[in-house]
Amino acid sequence: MSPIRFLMLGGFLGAGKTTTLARLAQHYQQQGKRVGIVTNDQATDLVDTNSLRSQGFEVGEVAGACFCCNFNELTATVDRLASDQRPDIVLAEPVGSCTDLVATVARPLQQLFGGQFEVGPYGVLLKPSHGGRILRGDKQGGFSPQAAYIFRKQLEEADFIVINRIDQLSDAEADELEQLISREYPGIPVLRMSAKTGQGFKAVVEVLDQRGKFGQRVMELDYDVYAEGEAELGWLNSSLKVSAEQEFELDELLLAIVRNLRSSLAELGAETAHLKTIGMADGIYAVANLVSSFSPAELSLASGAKVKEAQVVVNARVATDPEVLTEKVTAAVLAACNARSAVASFVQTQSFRPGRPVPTHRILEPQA
Ligand SMILES: Nc1nc2c(ncn2[C@@H]2O[C@H](COP(=O)(O)OP(=O)(O)OP(=O)(O)O)[C@@H](O)[C@H]2O)c(=O)[nH]1
Ligand SMILES: [Mg+2]
Repeated sequence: MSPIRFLMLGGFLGAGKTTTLARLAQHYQQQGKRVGIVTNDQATDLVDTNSLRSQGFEVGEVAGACFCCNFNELTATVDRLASDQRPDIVLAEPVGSCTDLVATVARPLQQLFGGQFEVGPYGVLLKPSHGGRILRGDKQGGFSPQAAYIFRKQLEEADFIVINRIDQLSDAEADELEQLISREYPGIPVLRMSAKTGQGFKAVVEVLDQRGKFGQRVMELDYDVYAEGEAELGWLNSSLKVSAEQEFELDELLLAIVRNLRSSLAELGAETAHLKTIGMADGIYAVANLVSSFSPAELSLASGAKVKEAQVVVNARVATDPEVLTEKVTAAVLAACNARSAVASFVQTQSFRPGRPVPTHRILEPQA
């Protein structure tokens, strides 16, 4: 049996990983390949899993801890995906606040599971909004120096870096980002892409399809700083039901939740790493996002539908206290529902600061 090709795409929270994975899955399926996707989060109720499944993809999830700290669950999830039909390719999305993924995921798969997996190049997506600010040294891009440290380390271990969202950048802005990256990480190839429009996507696929030895970069990492950076973020996953007597526009409800939160978090001065919410009703799906305090709320998946009932999942990663985040998310949801004479019943809310990462494996030496 030939090994499963394992392609992992990293990058900071909201960088565009899920959007890119959906495009990659579609691309490989069109080539006749069987594709499985593995999502990952520190808690359950993932917007990404729901959104990728809504697009028809085969998705397994590792929920409750990151790939690195729950490595055995990653391989078990791939086994479950393979129990029906063995995938040719597994696309994996690690948590956007994780780093050291080459030592803790790519190398263990290469060196301990070499017969089962063929690990492709590790690409890291650069999020221009926070990325530009951090690389330029502007007040850490809204986050603490420890969170900025994670952002930098994510880039440092990449086999290649992709500047995403070029549809929103001028050539001069993209040139500047590329110079900043090349100055700090000389020798790492830099590509440009829009996961949204597909511009530059072909070149990314060409790099991902290269065969050879990857994950060769050896990186030092201070786990104390890493843990502090992760713990700066309030993490919240919430699931709820919304129902109303009269039909309401699902897209507008989600946008209202995100906009309400955007303004209450701005009042607190709490920087958003990524806020995402999905609404689901009988084969109908919509997703709204906010990727920074200085970006507008956006509808990344429009349903165009009016509904009386919807299941809603909110995932928020914001530099604030988790209790404050819970309070603000609850208020934002209730205000958006009240404005539509709809009732929200919360099913489950998990909110916390991520704990210290303790990887299952950590292999510092690349494969000979
Ligand atoms: N304009 C534009 N928007 C993009 C692009 N790529 C992603 N987005 C949007 O950015 C937001 C975040 O994208 P995701 O793909 O969910 O980002 P992610 O890296 O998976 O985020 P996490 O899983 O939270 O770490 C969504 O609203 C996307 O629609 C792009 O190339 N251009
Ligand atoms: Mg994602």
